[in-house]
Amino acid sequence: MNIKDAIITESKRIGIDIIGFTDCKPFYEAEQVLIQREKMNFLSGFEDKDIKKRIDPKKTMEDCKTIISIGVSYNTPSDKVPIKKDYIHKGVVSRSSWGEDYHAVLSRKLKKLSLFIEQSLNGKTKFFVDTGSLIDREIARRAGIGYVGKNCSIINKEYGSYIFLGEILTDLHISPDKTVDSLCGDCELCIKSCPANALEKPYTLNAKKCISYLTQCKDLPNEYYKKMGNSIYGCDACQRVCPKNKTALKSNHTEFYPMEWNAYPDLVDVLNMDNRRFKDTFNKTSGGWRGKKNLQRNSIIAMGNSKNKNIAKYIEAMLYDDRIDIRKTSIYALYNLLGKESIPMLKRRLEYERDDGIISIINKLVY
Ligand code: B12
Ligand code: SF4
Ligand code: SF4
Repeated sequence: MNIKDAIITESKRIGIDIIGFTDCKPFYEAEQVLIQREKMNFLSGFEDKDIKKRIDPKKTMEDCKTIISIGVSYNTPSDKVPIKKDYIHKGVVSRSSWGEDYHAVLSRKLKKLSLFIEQSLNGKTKFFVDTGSLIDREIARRAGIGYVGKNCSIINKEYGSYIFLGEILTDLHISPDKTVDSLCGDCELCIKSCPANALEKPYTLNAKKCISYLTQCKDLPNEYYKKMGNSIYGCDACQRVCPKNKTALKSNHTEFYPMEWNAYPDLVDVLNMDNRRFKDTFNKTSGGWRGKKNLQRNSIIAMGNSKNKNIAKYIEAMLYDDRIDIRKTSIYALYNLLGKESIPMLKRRLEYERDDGIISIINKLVY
């Protein structure tokens, strides 16, 4: 068996759904995309700032000859998604944050494959899952794992777009695979369905408007609150509508199957969560990286967007929270939910408030 076939066979044994190979020439096409996006201020800021490092694999591994790109499906079957019976108010977490953190799951698989390459094939390796400077989607595109959809996601013919990506750089020479053509055709469903109009045109995301970004953003201006609906982490709208996901194979990776608190959490539970419970739950998912406060802030925003006045009391309670950011979010969320009816609650808070910033926000809304 040649090296390539040996790696493919081993990857299947490890439970890697998709695998492709590309060379280590700099990604000049992607460089142009990144330069344009930076000029337009469309980048999220979560990416490595060094574009040259992002597009040149040799800056990550000098003697690299091949990049092995992998995809693992998280297209969890709907009957594996537990939903509570009684909700005070239901929130939504994107699929990419259901179950165990994908960085950990893919890293385990990549580590096994790297060890195989090192021990059985005598190759050097370095692996990444969203953890290096390189651009995972560009590597996947070049390795023929899938094509770039108009929603910017990599879409695989069999598994659709609910796939996580990772890669191994190696000094072994392996024949590269061909890229695959886009199958989007005339469809523009993702662009039409984006609640934030973040897909400014086909294949072009303004990350600063994307709800996925907003749910992860530390300093979130209140004018974005309404766009976020009831999402407390990530957003799946442009993938949910995609016809390619309707017929895609389902994931059998049980690590990505969510717990009851995970996919559609009760937002009042999230507000009441202490550090211990956060550590045992959300902190183990990919949505935990921004911390407990971030999820609680988003839960308050979602409750403010609910149009359900019966839950105003839970937001009102958060006006008395120790954390200034949480008090600030609660003011806007309460006002968003109740309008002028929130004024007596805000005035009551004013009697105890000591922070000048918060006092001035309440004063502006109330008087
Ligand atoms: C920063 C980041 C974000 C930011 C910005 C996303 C963005 N589109 O730029 C935010 C927070 C918004 C985000 C959201 C999401 N993300 Co994200 N994110 C990243 C990260 C860390 C860097 C992405 C980046 O460099 N963006 C800059 C843009 C310009 O690059 P790009 O979208 O990757 O596109 C490149 C190529 O595809 C190519 N290209 C782009 N357009 C076109 C068009 C054509 C015609 C061609 C030929 C090439 C081409 O050029 C680009 C530059 O090389 C990567 C991991 C990594 N290290 O690469 C994960 C990653 C892209 N995210 C991922 C996921 C799952 C998501 C979400 C689905 C999560 C969610 N449910 O909320 C959403 C999807 C939003 C969307 N519609 O794109 C997966 C994507 C898997 C896939 N199947 O595509 C990745 C690869 C993580 C992983 N290792 O699995 N993410
Ligand atoms: S993830 Fe949501 S907000 Fe971002 S582009 Fe897709 S639909 Fe729009
Ligand atoms: S919804 Fe349509 S246009 Fe958008 S990525 Fe899917 S197939 Fe392509």
